[in-house]
Amino acid sequence: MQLDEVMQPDTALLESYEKEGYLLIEGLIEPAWLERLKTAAAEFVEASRSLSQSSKAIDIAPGHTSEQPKLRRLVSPVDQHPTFWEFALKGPIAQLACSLLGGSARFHHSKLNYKWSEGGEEVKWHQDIQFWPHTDFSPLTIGVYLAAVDDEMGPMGVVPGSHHGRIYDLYDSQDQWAGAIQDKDINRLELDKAVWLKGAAGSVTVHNACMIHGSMPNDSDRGRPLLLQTYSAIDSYPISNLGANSVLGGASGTVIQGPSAQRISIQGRDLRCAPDWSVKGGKAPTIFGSQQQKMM
Ligand SMILES: O=C(O)CCC(=O)C(=O)O
Repeated sequence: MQLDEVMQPDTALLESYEKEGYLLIEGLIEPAWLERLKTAAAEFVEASRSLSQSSKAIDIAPGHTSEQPKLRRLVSPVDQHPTFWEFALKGPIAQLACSLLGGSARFHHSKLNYKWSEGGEEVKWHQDIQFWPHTDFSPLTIGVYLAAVDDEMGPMGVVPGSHHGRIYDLYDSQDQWAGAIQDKDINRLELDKAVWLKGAAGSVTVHNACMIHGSMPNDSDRGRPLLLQTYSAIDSYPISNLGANSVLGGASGTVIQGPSAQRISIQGRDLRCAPDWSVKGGKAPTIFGSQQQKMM
């Protein structure tokens, strides 16, 4: 599929995303963008050589050394490098997010999962929405494979249609946050229907925040870097003090295309909210100030 077709998606693509909860668009990202992203990703591999433990930005894997780096994740790439910022907020996938979310979108966060060669760790089956709840279920994550991915490399797996199903408790039997669907629930999942998303470098994955997904370890001799960006509909908001929502980077909340309009829908009732005073200097006017301003 070509970029133009995705940017102005036909009903079939939107219907497929709505019904199945995921998309795989092979080879979507053009080579020039891919090279820029790979160069930026490599800078953090170099930077990791001086680390003996994970830093705020770079999560290193057990066995990491300066001679043989092993990275798990770059946290919030948009805040670490201008190329990632431009890609997520102005690049082709920002446009794709808008196309899938009704013409505009709100950026939430990004991450780069390196899934290193020879043992890059599995990601257990989970849904994303519990990690960063929103006021609706529109959030979706767009992944870009920075290298070609095959079955041996731990491609991301999704269970088609599961986004319409149950939202699972991701706490363990001791009531500790585990971030994964627990063994007692695993047999409820239709894992025999899982689809493994793989393809050439530059292939793009999309999955809804309620989609059951995960990936196997990477036992191959090739790394599987997957750059992930999350967006929601423009009238969907992260709920503070739940999960990662209160510890997001500076770009979180950025509106891609179009005015925010301060609209939200809660329990089927639409409301237009006051401006976000935090972006207006952090001082909310009193009701007197707002109501009397024309007279001052
Ligand atoms: O890297 C993967 O295979 C899956 C990523 C994922 O689901 C996550 O980081 O939440």
